[in-house]
Amino acid sequence: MNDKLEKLLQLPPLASEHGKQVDDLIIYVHWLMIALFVGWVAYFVFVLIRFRRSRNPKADYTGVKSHASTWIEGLVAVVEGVLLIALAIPFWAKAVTLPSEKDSTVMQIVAQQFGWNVRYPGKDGVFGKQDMHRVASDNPFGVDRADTNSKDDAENSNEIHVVVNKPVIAWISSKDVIHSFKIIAMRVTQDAIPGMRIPIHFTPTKVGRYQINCAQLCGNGHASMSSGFLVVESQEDFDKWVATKVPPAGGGGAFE
Ligand SMILES: [Cu+2]
Repeated sequence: MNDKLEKLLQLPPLASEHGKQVDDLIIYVHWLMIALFVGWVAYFVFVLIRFRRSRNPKADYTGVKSHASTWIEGLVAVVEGVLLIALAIPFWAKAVTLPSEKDSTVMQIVAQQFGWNVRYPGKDGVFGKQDMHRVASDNPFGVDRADTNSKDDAENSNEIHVVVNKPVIAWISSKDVIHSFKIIAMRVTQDAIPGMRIPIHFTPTKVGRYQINCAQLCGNGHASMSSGFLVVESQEDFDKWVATKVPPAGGGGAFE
C-alpha cells in the first residue's frame, strides 16, 4: 500500500540511510491527509443533500445535538499525536546526534552568492586556524595559511566529495546572506546562516553524482547554486581526489 502511494507521489531517487524515514513520514502524513480529504468531501456532499432547501423550508434554530464530530476530532488529534511523538520527535533526536568524527568524513561548507565552498581537514584530521578577518573572495573560510594544521587542508568549490556508506558530518555556514544547503537525494536541508556553524549528518548509500540546491531565495544568481554537486565514491577514489585539492605550499589556496 505504501509503495503504491510512494509511486503516486513520485518521490525523487533516494541515496541516504536515514532518507527512508523521511519518505515514510511524508507518506504517513499523506495517508492522514487523504483520510481527511475523503471525510470532509463526504461530509460536504451529505450536508448538501440532507439540508437541501426543499426538505428544510424553514431554518432549524436548535442545530446538531450529536457529539460525533467531537469524537472524530479527537481521533484525528490522536493520529497527529502518534505521528509527532512516535515518529517525528525520535527522528529529530537522531538528526541532532552527531556520529563520531573519527568514523566520518568531516567537512566545512560555506555558501556564498552564488556557490558552495568546501573544506576538509586533510590527513591530520585537524582544521587549520580560521579568523573571520581573513575572509576574502579568495579565502571564503578565512583560513590562516601560515598555521601548520592548515597545510594539508583541502578546499574546493561547487563539487563536494564524500565516501559511500560512511557517515558525513558537514558544518554549514554562509559568507554573505542566508542560503540553504539541500541535497534532495540525501534528504538533507539546512539553512546556511552567516556567523553560525550548524552541523548536519547523513550516510550516503549509493555511488553517484547528486545535485546540490539552494533552498533559500538568496539573490539574482540563486538558481545557479544548483550547479553544485555531491560526488559519492569509494574511499580510495575519495583519498585520491582530496589529495589533488590541497593547495600547494606557499600558494594562496584553491580560490585564487
Ligand atoms: Cu543561495
